[in-house]
Amino acid sequence: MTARALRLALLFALLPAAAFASERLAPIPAGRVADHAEHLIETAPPPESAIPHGRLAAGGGLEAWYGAPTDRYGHGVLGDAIEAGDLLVSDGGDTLSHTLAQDSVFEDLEPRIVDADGDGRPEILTIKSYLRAGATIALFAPRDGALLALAEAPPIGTPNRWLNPAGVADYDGDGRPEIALVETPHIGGIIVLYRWDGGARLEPLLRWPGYSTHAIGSTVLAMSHSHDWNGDGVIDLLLPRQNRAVLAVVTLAGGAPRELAHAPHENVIDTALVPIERRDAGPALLYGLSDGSAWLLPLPGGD
Ligand SMILES: [Ca+2]
Ligand SMILES: [Ca+2]
Ligand SMILES: [Ca+2]
Repeated sequence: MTARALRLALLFALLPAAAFASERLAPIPAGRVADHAEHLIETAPPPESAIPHGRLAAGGGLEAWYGAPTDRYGHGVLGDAIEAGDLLVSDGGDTLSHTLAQDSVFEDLEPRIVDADGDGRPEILTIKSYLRAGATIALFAPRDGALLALAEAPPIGTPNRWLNPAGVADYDGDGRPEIALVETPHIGGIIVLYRWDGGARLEPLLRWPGYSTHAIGSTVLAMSHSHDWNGDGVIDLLLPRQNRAVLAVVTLAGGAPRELAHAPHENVIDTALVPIERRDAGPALLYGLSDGSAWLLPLPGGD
């Protein structure tokens, strides 16, 4: 082996370890998932027009949900093979709707009410899947009495490939918000950051492999949490690694992803990551594993 080949071999041998050289955490056992069901299961009743398993989102003076159930996309990774044809948004008065063309569906259960450009006005972040090209994210907003399609990223490019948004925050520390998601969480999940500059196209800023925020067939989508873990003023992402048996804290500050900390488990995470405020003990993240156990991870500092 030449010196150069040896150096390369060493580099590749060291890379995975270097990528995960993070502080090992010990979450606190918190009993059984059933004891915490009210925290771990979202219970807001959806409107009658909502799709099966659909949930109501509320925030920014808006309510949003999915309607017009359809089976025209035969993927079925979110509890059943029924997806949505309509996005509905109410500001307490009128209910506005956006109906997709027959070439796509909302492959999603609960729209996210966000401020994607930081201008103080809410947008609605959705998962839109093209029958022939797979999933992407799409932004909508109520403007002048209509529900407008504002922006969209290019779809993954292959049918039956899905993605799961993780949050909207300033993840790289440049003062502007980004949309974070995990692309193809079932087959090799990749964190992707997108920026919306006000145009019709969402542009990817960076990609970082090794994570998963969804189990095939599950209706749990909120398997991630945004929090400034290390107190550097830049929001970090808490989410499972690809095998879902390790909860990781990832910083994307400066556009240079790395893990800050990780919490290994003997079973896979299969609930939402639910932030809770503990009496006299500060904030923590509550989540459950496939064996029914519940765990608390104390969150440093405030949020
Ligand atoms: Ca906005
Ligand atoms: Ca930013
Ligand atoms: Ca941070």
